[in-house]
Amino acid sequence: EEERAFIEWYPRGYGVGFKVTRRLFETQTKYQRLELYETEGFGKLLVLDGTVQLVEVGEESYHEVLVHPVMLAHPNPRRVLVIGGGDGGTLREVLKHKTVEKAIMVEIDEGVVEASYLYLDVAKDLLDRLIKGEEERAKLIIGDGVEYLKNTEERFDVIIVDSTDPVGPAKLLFSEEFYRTAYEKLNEKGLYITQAGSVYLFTNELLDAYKAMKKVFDKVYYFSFPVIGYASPWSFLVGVKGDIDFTRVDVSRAPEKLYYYDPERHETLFQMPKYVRELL
Ligand code: AG3
Repeated sequence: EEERAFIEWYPRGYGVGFKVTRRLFETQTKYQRLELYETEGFGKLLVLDGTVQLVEVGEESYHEVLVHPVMLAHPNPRRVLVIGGGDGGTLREVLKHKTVEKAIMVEIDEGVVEASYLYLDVAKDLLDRLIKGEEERAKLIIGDGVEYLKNTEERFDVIIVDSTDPVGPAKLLFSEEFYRTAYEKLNEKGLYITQAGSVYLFTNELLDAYKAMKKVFDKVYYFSFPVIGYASPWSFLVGVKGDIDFTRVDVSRAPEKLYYYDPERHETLFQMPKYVRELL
């Protein structure tokens, strides 16, 4: 019997793959090639332009870590912006915080939202309500996050960038100019977080983003986490505006069931292989 697999190829022939039992859907959206597979043991797999976005089993290893550390480090996050994140996993985690009054998600590719709503068990009900405009605390905008942020009158406590890699449509989200816009649109005290790629395989991209953020934010932190489906460890960069200590979190506000991020052990996030830390 022939064994089929989906493999994402990173630089220098490093592969991350899953055995797949069938292809569920494939389309060329306005922005990218979207594929959906059923995997042998990790539920459905969402792929954009050949890169793994998530597997249903284990997606929390990314979404919890992208969302809760900043939400618990900010003293009172009421207004939150998510850029990208069309599958809904990030917004789902944001809305677990009772402090949130209004969250806006700006996703450039309607095709990702639609396919996620139709096929994925990640945030089906939330996406359904968002599409119908029925979610009380959150709003979905289909549009370019860079343009949105430039033009909006809104101000945010937390900005979360849940994008694809810093190539193609997402490239501008990793530029100094964009970081300046984000800084401007944060309230007096605010936190910005972005996924920043594979520590080992996108080290240069991580360094570039870190350097650009350092020019803009009052303080920049980096951390890493093993994410299921990505070439781990995966990196995250946090930009601070004003007086917030990202090494400390309010564990009393932590959502009930967390599987990966451990607020009581927040300090364990900050590990970074020595040679990478020395480059940062
Ligand atoms: N955003 C994708 C992170 C980048 C993955 N990169 C890669 N596999 N080369 C996540 C979408 C989930 N909300």
